[in-house]
Amino acid sequence: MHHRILRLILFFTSALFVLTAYAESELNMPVGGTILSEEIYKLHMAGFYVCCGIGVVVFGVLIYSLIRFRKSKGAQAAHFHEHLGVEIIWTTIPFLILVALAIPATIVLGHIHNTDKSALTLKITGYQWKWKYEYLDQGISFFSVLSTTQDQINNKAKKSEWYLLEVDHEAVVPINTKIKLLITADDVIHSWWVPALGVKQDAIPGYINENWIYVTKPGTYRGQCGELCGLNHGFMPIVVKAVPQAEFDQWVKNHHPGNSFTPLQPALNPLTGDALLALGKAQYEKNCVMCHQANGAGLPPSFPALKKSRIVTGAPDAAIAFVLSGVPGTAMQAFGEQLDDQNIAAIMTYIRSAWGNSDLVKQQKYSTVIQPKDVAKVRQGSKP
Ligand code: HEC
Ligand SMILES: [Cu+2]
Repeated sequence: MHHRILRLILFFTSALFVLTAYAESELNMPVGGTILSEEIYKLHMAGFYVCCGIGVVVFGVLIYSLIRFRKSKGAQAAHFHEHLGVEIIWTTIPFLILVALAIPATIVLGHIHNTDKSALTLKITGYQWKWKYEYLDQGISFFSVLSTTQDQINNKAKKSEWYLLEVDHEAVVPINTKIKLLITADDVIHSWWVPALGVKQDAIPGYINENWIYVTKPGTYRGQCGELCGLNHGFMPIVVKAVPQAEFDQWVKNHHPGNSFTPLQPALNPLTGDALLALGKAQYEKNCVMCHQANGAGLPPSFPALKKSRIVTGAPDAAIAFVLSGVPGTAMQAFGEQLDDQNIAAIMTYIRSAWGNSDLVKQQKYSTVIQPKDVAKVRQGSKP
């Protein structure tokens, strides 16, 4: 009989080895690259091993009993009720296990909420469907928008390596520095989720949630919005690049304070109509297409059509002013904060020309072409 028990024990120990191998594999939770992500990983593994241990004991006894006391061997069931000793044991043991798991979990939770002594503050705002990063101490601020092209999304071009996980401007952070994250949203609830940084924090309009990262391994960390936030929820990825302090300092130096990647200083050089159209199409696909669609038909009733729109095809200044300031309280954002004069001029030229709109514009004796200086003029005029 004893060799059977031995075999059983052997079986379960080897099962445990398989599980350990699993822990190292890609199927498991990533260790990540921050102090917190490592703590969370260790907590997860501790819970995992406790579960394995319980599994081995429970299934060991179960399978052993099934074999040892099988009917063909003439086993007779015992008849007894309410054994106080057994009840106390099977209440106490799970209770102790739960307490043993709750203590480290509470400690880690405390660490997650402790944003004290951070050397840098990064404010992150979720928008439909992009992220805004503001380095409060450095005065740097920019939007980070999906950079995968529409052609790739529509299967007209080969998909890139980081398809749907790439952005135009990644958030750059220094390694070995405690960075406080202030996470909020502008419209609906989003969630800033980067598994390898150990952060999944809801971004809620009107609230600021705090979290922090201390990246130990340099590299590029990718994530996504973790809260269903509407049509293009899957198209607002997160890319964080962790670099040594010196490289970060250089990056800061290269960016003017303010809206760093979309300078608000007007780019006044006139462009040819063709150049404006080409740039406008690209910028439209990056900034407007998810709501107003490639064919300009929009998705009524949520997103109005720009094709034959009276605003788009009407007086240039009013059309520009509309796009600069958006419609507060709707998904139509104030693009004046996000795009410079040249890009707005290009987009305006494109939407006034495309989808047959140029006919409507010309009927009213307006020009389809909008130059950066026209945008600059409206921007100046709209300043209080
Ligand atoms: C997140 C969705 C979204 C994006 C992105 C977006 N819009 Fe809109 N847009 C809207 C909504 C919603 C409205 C309707 C607002 C209202 O009046 O209630 C609107 C209205 C408009 C109108 C007025 C149309 C009409 O005839 O009523 C114009 C013009 C316009 N958008 C241009 C743009 C341009 C240009 C871009 C890109 C730079 C853009 N929008 C990006 C959601 C969006
Ligand atoms: Cu979102």
